[in-house]
Amino acid sequence: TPRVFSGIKPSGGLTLGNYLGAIKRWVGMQSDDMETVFCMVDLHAITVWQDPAELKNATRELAAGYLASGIDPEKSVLFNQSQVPEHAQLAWIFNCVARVGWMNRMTQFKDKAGKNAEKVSLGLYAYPSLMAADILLYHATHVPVGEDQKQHVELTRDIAAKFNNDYKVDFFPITEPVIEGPGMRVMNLRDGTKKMSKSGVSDMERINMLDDADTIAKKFKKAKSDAEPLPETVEGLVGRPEAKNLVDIYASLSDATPQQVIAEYSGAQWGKFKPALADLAVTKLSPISDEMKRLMDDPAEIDRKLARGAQRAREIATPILDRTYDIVGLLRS
Ligand code: AQP
Repeated sequence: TPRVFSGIKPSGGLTLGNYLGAIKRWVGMQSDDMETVFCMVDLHAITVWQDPAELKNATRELAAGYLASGIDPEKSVLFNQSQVPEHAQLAWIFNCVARVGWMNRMTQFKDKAGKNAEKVSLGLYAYPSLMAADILLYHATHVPVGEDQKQHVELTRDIAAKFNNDYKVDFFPITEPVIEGPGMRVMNLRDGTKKMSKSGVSDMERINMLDDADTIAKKFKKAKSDAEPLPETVEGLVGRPEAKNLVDIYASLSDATPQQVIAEYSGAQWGKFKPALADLAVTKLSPISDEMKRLMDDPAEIDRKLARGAQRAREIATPILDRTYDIVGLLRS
């Protein structure tokens, strides 16, 4: 059976970008003919300093977000990465397989490090190698990710291929990234050329899953748009990043295509479209945020679910790590 793996960093509150680009699609992948493994990648979060108490809280909030959105712990393996030590163990081996030159080409590192590349953590630089371990530890065949993660999944494929070739084995699968639909790249509400991030400087740039209805309405009202009304066709969105983003968000939230949204709103002014978008977002997100808050009232229950998930994850991961050690020649007596 195909196996799906994906994860999100608990590096702040969950955003609409994480929801549309990741969780909403994962929910649709849970089925009898697919094994699904979903992780809160806390070891990735600490590549940038996190306040320890907030990190624990963000991990539980993220777990609540997965559960409230419809990730079912009976159907999927749901856990936080650091409770399965095999992730870090396999990552070390991949650090010895991946080449420095490959890491140097990672655009996300360049974006995140900016001019400060000498001052960021070594972990941030090696991040894609840990991500390859996350995926390959489960022999995952499919990884649903947003557009921004495509290069890292390609690197995962390169690591798998080099490992197989270096040790003359056919052990790690060559994983496929799954990137489709209008929610694949949700952009910053104040600058349509940057992606919406948990850790962006201004809260007005993003919709947080726990934002209340008034905040959501205010953020869409103040979202950057442009002076033109909505175009007659999707081609009219070319060169209008903010307009395109708002149409894509509407499409993704309503399970429609951008074409369908444009057909309904062609020629509309922003003063009409933005409140409609805000209403739609509140309708779709408020049941999720209500359920998240309910779940977060009982952190012990979340922790129990994660402990159980980690146990199930290790049942898959341990034999794969053992076999990897054996292939590499690491003695276990
Ligand atoms: N804006 C986005 N649009 C579509 N998908 C997105 N994802 C993140 N932002 C968007 C998808 O969410 C998954 C997990 O991402 P992550 O949290 O592990 O890392 P990230 O992409 O670095 O997230 P952030 O929000 O930008 O976090 P910070 O600010 O802490 O770095 C991935 O599948 C990603 O594609």
